[in-house]
Amino acid sequence: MFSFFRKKAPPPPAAPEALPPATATAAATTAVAVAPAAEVAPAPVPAPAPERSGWLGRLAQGLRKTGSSLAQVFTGTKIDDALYEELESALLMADAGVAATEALLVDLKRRVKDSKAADPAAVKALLADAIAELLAPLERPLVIGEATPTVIMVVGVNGAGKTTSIGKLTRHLAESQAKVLLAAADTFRAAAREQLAVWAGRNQVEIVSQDSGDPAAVSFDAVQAGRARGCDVVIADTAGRLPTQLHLMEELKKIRRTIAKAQEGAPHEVLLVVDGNTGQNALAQVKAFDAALGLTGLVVTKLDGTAKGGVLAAIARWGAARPGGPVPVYFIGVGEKLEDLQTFSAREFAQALLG
Ligand SMILES: Nc1nc2c(ncn2[C@@H]2O[C@H](COP(=O)(O)OP(=O)(O)O)[C@@H](O)[C@H]2O)c(=O)[nH]1
Ligand SMILES: [Mg+2]
Repeated sequence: MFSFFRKKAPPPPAAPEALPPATATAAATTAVAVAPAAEVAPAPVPAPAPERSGWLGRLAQGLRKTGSSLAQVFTGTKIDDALYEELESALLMADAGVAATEALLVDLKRRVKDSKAADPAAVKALLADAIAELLAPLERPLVIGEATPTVIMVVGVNGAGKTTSIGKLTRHLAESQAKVLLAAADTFRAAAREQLAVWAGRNQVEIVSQDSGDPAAVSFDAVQAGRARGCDVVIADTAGRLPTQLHLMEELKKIRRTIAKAQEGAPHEVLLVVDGNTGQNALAQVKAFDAALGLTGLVVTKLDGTAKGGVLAAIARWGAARPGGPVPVYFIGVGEKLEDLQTFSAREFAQALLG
């Protein structure tokens, strides 16, 4: 089951006497966000539905290379230096990076000592705990409804899965009765606009698109339209680019600034979509896009393929030292089907990673 938090503004304080009850109710459900302190607590995440277990299987299947090389480490009978050395290599091979690998080893050794674990199988279980704890700060839901509309800007390199992820997210939002408007701010290719338009059509949501155009202008128009039409969410799809293409990064900054002009406080979310197969390069992308734009969340896609998965540990480790805290992983993608975009769970991911 897919989930995100939806915060609603509370009913307005004591409706004027003249206001008929029906109007008061409508105002309560569509009211614009008020000061956070007065907000109603978000709804709890629904319990995992059966489809979630199938999805977890796909994740474990996608990460099976890492799973089997990590499992191999624990097949011996002794907990010795050789075991830790093998584990170090397996974690590095899994794209966890040097810093996260070292942190995990230190943490694991402490856990082994504290628990007086006596056999490698017990160490494996402790490793799952260590990984889950390292990844836990990345587990946070996307919140919509604190602003109306909640404006989400989606960025990333070419082919990362931006448009596909937007399509899936839109579907889930629309199914939860959120009114969504898409902005086709990938103005480089006509095909990109068409691809987003297909998703808009499938989900029966509106789209703001221009034949030729400046992505900042399209985004501006979309946010204004979203405000005028009372949309809950506006999602801007941007063209893929490498962080080394400085003029294109400047363009993204301009889109961001322009969105802020259309609505104070927007964009509320700047999401980077990263392909899980890009290994340590994924961390480089996170750092570079964050430096340019200030990321608020990540979507890690294609964890169903040949991805090794350890890069999430590297992202978590880097995030722990980031001023402002880690960039959460809102969703992970494990395939091209609609149900293949799921919320991230640190514990589930740690288990999938260990096979
Ligand atoms: N296997 C797999 N393919 C994906 C996933 N997400 C996206 N794709 C595919 O990746 C390709 C590029 O996706 P697209 O959304 O166009 O990328 P964009 O350039 O970032 O907008 C498409 O063929 C998608 O179907 C995923 O989680 N798993
Ligand atoms: Mg695209």
